[in-house]
Amino acid sequence: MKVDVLLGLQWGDEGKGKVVDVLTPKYDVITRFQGGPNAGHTLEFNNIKQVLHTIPSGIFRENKINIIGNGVVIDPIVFKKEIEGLKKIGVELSKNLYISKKAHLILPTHRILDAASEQKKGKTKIGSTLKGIGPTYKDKIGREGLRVGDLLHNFSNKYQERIENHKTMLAEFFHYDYEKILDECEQEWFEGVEVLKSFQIVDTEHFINNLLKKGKSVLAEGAQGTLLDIDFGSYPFVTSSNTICAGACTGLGLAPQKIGDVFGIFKAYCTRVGMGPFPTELLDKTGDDLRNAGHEFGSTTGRPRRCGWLDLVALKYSVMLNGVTELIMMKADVLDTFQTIKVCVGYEINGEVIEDFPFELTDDVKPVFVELPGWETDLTKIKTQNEFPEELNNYISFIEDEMGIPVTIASVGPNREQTIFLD
Ligand code: 2SA
Ligand code: MG
Repeated sequence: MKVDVLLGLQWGDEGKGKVVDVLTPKYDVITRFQGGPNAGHTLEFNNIKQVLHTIPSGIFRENKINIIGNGVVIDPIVFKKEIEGLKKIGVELSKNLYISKKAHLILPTHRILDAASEQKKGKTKIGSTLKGIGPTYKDKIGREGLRVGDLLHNFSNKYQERIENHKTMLAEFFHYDYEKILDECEQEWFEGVEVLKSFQIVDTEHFINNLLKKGKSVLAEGAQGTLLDIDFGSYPFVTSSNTICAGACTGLGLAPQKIGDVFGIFKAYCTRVGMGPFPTELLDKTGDDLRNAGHEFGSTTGRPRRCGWLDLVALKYSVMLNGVTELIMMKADVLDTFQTIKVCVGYEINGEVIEDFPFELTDDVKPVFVELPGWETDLTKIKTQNEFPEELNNYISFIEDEMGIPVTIASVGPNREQTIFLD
């Protein structure tokens, strides 16, 4: 058996949560392989909206095995809250959630370091989610991190040593007043650790490969998006993990040939939260219209998202990096009222048009658009592809031709039924 991977192809918030929800019934095992509480996958369960940050989306369905892989970073405080929230709505989860011993822990000081670093950067800040993601991965790569497996032996000594280092950094380098915040959250952090320890902490690389040998089907659920990848995204305005398909190999312990289908999710337009370049961004009324029609406000931080037209230069790059086999287009209905829809097919830099995503996206990069007629139809009531307006079929065909792969699902609204499978 192989592992299918589901990924965002833009700057996150493509609607991965909804697609995972539609796809999970087909799989025995659902996994997370990178990121941490900077993710927020919104799902509906028993008519209650639920946001998952660390826990894989299979948790809402009985008999699914859920794995948090080694590539994920875990904040015990957020984890505990998530578990409590799930218990409240009656999700039973002690037996079907497995956590990697090698997943790194977000310490209370990591979150403070995130805030201190952003403050120090001032105008050049990344616009991070302030969840401690950057500092935790920094310690991981710097070989100073603490892992979930460390909780099982002699933890307090290791913890104290790391915390002392962080305190020195906060005081001497950042001149950041951390004591009160640290006092307030340390106890909660240790309570979270106890909750974490009540789950099955295992070597998930063995576990997952054994499950594959036994013929179980596995879905790996990406967080954030390809353009936020630490290597290939718009550096330094990126997150600190590999969000691309290769991240599923390193973040779960999978050999590359174990990867099966790669589902690439994109919105029919583009959004971005946080700072950094965004060539097709609309700073005018059209941008506001997209934001309002699409309810583009962050699920983790509530921040208004920047909005713009679909960028096929960036999308093609994402398709290449991930080896996408099937495209899934989200939120087509948000474009329902537009008379014309623009799509970026090239970047003009100093008079020259390029189609390959460049090293840097500076202000000199001007998007080259083609205009396609809008459908001016309410898509939200549509149940089958037969009912698609011609203009929507043309929009989809245009994207397929440019990308060289099929769009297999189009979403026309937030509900599960508003997910149309295409021939
Ligand atoms: P960080 O906190 O260090 O990862 O922030 C670095 C940059 O990455 C951006 N970032 C995100 N952008 C959009 N969506 C994110 N998470 C989604 C959510 C979940 C998803 O709904 O919250 O799509 O998986 C996310 N996480 C990080 C952030 O804005 C900074 O620009
Ligand atoms: Mg989201």
